[in-house]
Amino acid sequence: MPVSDDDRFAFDVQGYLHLRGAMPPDEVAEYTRWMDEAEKTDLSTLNADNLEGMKYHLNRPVSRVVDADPRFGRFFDHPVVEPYLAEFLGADFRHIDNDLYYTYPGYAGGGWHRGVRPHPTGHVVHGQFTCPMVKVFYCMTDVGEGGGEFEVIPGSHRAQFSVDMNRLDLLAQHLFNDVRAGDIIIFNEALIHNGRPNRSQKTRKTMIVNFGRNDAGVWAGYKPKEKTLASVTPRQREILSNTDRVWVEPDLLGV
Ligand SMILES: O=C(O)CCC(=O)C(=O)O
Repeated sequence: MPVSDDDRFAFDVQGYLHLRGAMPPDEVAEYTRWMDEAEKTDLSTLNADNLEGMKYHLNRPVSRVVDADPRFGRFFDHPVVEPYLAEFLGADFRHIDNDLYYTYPGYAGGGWHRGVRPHPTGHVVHGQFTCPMVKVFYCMTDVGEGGGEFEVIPGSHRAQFSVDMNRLDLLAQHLFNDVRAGDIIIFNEALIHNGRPNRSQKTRKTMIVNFGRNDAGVWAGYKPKEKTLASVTPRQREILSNTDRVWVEPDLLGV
């Protein structure tokens, strides 16, 4: 399905899309089986090739999860997501990092942050998106209020002023507190965003993949293993085949 004018408009003005019901229940059930297996990964064995890189990993519960199980390559060219990535990053987009990411009961919350600088046009130049970094959340559990929900400041990818980010609540925030398993959230990493405290009894489970433009390097600690590259599909291999350097933010401010 091509990206609709409505989606293009919404991603431009908000900096995110919430695709509800994008993965049917049987698909989520299959991924949940993969996740249950991945949770048991021995992290020191997985990272024996790059123990130094482990210091960049959250491992909540598994970072570089595609190296633990190449079936997770599915999340790099998922048919629902790929057209959006092509629109926002260019058809020859690349992977930056990948994490199976859980927010456990009692989690204190993160801190507001962004992955790249805002851009005065919101990363649209001459009618084309030029986003340097776009993140995809494959939501594998329902998330309600107080469930460690994700939050963003819509429009902050073009913010002209700074804001004190040392607060849990910011005036213009949007909380993703009505998420159902199977939803997908796609956002411009220049949006100010955060994960809130989990006051519920339930773990919030998300598969997170971060993407960049063709010249994007991987985030430190996320260079895929040769064995992984040999195991995924040719298209996934292409997406996982970055330039050799680690991630450096491109200077798009002059664009
Ligand atoms: O979903 C969350 O709890 C926060 C994730 C996040 O901030 C990120 O992936 O950059």
